[in-house]
Amino acid sequence: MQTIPPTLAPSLAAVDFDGATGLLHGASVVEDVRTLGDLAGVFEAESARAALDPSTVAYRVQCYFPVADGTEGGLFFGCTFLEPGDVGGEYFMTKGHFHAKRDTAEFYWGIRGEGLLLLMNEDRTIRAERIQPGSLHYIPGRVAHRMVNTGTETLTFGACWPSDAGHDYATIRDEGFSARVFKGPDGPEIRRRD
Ligand code: PAN
Ligand code: ZN
Repeated sequence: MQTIPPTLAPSLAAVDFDGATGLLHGASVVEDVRTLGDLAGVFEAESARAALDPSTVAYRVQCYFPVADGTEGGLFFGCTFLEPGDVGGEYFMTKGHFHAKRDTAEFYWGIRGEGLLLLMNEDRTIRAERIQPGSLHYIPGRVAHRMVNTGTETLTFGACWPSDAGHDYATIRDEGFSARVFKGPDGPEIRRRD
């Protein structure tokens, strides 16, 4: 009988789910860092952001791109590490985006920490889902997505999206989300910004 010896994935060795760090290990992992200096115009209190140390890390994204950007039918994989903190009471969050190819969907899932996933349709109707370790979030096509860290530890979440999705950051930069999340006396408050 012929047998087939299994091998480890050749280019991405492991994701640390055991230690629950979500860290990607492997030669082909690419890392992007977003500091407060990179997030001009993202928070409502822009003057408060500008007064903070621009080198403060807001989040890091580790990605594994097994195929070239734009490849139809492929998938990308990433883990985001969003730090706790706030700018003028507004929690640290990702820039947020629509996919450039509007109809492409994405999965997010919680690994560590807690937060809110803002999901906004093209008509600016918005909803929020709680993210926590083990929660799974299906983001349909045509829905802008932004993660907000409402907790006190790093919010770590995984993501998987089509390799031809691309990112449209300009729409959110110009029009923003129709709600923002602030620290309130009794916890996070999602305030409308229509
Ligand atoms: C994620 C995001 C990541 C960082 O991988 O790109 O969490 O958020 P921003 O891209 O909004 O800064 C994803 O949604 N990819 O499509
Ligand atoms: Zn996305």
